[in-house]
Amino acid sequence: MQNGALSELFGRMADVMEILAEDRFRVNTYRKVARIIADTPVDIGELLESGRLAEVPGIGKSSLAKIEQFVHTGRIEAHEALLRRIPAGLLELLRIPSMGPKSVKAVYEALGVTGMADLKAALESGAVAELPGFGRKKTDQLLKGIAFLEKATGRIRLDQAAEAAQIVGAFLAEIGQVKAIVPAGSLRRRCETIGDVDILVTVDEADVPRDEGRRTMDERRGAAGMGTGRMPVLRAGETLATHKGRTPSAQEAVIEAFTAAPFVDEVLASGPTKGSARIRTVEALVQVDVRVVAAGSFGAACQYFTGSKAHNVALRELAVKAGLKLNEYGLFDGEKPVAAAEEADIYKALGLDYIDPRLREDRGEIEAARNHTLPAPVSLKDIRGDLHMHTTASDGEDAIEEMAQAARRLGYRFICITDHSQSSAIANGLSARRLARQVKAIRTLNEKSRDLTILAGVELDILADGRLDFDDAVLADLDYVTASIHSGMAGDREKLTTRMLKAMDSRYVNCISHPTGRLINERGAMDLDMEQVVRHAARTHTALEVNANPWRLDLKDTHCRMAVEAGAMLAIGTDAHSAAGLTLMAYGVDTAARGWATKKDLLNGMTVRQLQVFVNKKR
Ligand code: DGT
Ligand code: CA
Ligand code: CA
Ligand code: ZN
Repeated sequence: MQNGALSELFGRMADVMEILAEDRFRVNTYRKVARIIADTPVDIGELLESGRLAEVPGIGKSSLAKIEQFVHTGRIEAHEALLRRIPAGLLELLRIPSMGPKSVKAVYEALGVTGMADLKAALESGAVAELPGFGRKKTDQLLKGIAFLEKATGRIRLDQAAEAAQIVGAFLAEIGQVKAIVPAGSLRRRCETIGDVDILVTVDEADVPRDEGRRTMDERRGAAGMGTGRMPVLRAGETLATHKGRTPSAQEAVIEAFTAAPFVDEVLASGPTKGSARIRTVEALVQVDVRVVAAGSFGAACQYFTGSKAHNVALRELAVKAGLKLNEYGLFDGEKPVAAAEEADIYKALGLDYIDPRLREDRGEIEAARNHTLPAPVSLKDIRGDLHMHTTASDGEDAIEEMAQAARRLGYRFICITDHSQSSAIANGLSARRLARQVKAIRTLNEKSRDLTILAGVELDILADGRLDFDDAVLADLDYVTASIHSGMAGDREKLTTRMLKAMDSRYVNCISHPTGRLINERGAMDLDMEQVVRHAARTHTALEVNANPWRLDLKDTHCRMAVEAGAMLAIGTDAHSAAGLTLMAYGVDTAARGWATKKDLLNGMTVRQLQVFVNKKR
């Protein structure tokens, strides 16, 4: 489903037009189209191909053309044209709670505010409070909102980074000489947030100058004038090569094409082998570094630019102790390369088992690699099922059978339907009666389902005092129960921890979902005593969820590690609210792997029988 992204684009266009004080009627049309798309339960692409979209009231000819363009190219030209008409910083202001397009327009026109820093200064000087429609109360609110956004560090979510890498990767793949394209950095390590996206590219060997492999990054930095302030700042389309008036090498041609690409918002730096640019995705501005490296030292470059910095420092020390030298061109014994083309060879030559990128955080992985005690980190193929998902019965978009069909396509052996319980009124939680009806429907479907077992479960609210939202009699009919705290998350540590432990004491609670309740860049984690939580989970045979939604990733990697070490089981759940949402599984798998979890630490790695044994142990 691309409805969400498309709806957001139309909303964004309306925002920009409103800031530009365009015709009200057109602004409203765009908003309406955004709403229609968001509310459409079927994929817009499918509607379009079947010709039915043209019949939807409220979608006129010009909107239809834009939707068609989006479905075919992933972009809307009119959107990009609109973005060019206002300073990029203005859109960022819309992220501040209670800052709508009208307010943005007002501060832009009256005070010349073009970005966050400007606005903050104007708020602090009192200039904004003087504007009509603002006043003290609103300006205080805005300052608070900005303070929150500042705490959000400017790092983006993993899925946003993955989208940026996908856009740039697809573009680079179209360039003739490009051979390999590999994301490195924190994206390859699958960190929960990403500062910038690093992409490594190799080009056809024939075009690479011979001496490249000999110089270190620092020497090259010096040669290019990088970091010394002598680097010319180039605009999109302008390149070092044209600057010097000679034909660009294959390497330069790649950087040139990248920095001139249509999705580039601003070129931050550009040299013969590296380009750095801020690119536009549907949701965010993302910094992307593209580096062209020689195929002969590709492995070393992958190793170096994957990081983490701390891992690299530890690895380099190990090399030095062995009388070797490690840099982004290879592992060297004096001048003689020991390993360079293959990343795995570098680890091997240092006497280490290969270290999965997701473990490269200097958290003991190097020692474990030397002692051959590294875990075999869980991978997507170990996953036999998904244990957290919603249907149209509560706040999901698809019916049980559609979720089951999607699960079959993923090759799963089981899924558990876990709609909300009665107290989650805003999520249309199920009463005991509606749940009983759903269980019956699931049993009927399951009878007819050969390859996939459909389990009946619930996402059960943990009430304020730690009591549960349903009586034991209701829960006893279910195959699996995952319990969540959805309210009162600001409580103090002792109270919240007790509340959670008490829920685990129920013999019907098999898992605690999104245990800390955080939303990345939006809401902090609950204050829990995690030591106690993981110990109690192990003791009571209650699993802890690794919520795979990239907004959550909850438990996070380090908490997964604590849980695994305490002997608690983990359960990855996508918390899918549509059939497409089931594909978020990989984010959960990567997070669990970063927490050193193996297949045997996960309920998802079990057979249905084993899962039933786990559930029954508690009952
Ligand atoms: P990020 O972008 O903040 O999410 O995190 P990374 O890990 O992607 O960091 P980034 O983009 O600054 O650099 C990419 C990789 O390059 C980093 O993980 C390791 C390597 N690297 C960068 N600078 C240094 C350095 O000064 N020393 C070493 N040993 N490695 C570095
Ligand atoms: Ca990075
Ligand atoms: Ca970087
Ligand atoms: Zn849920």
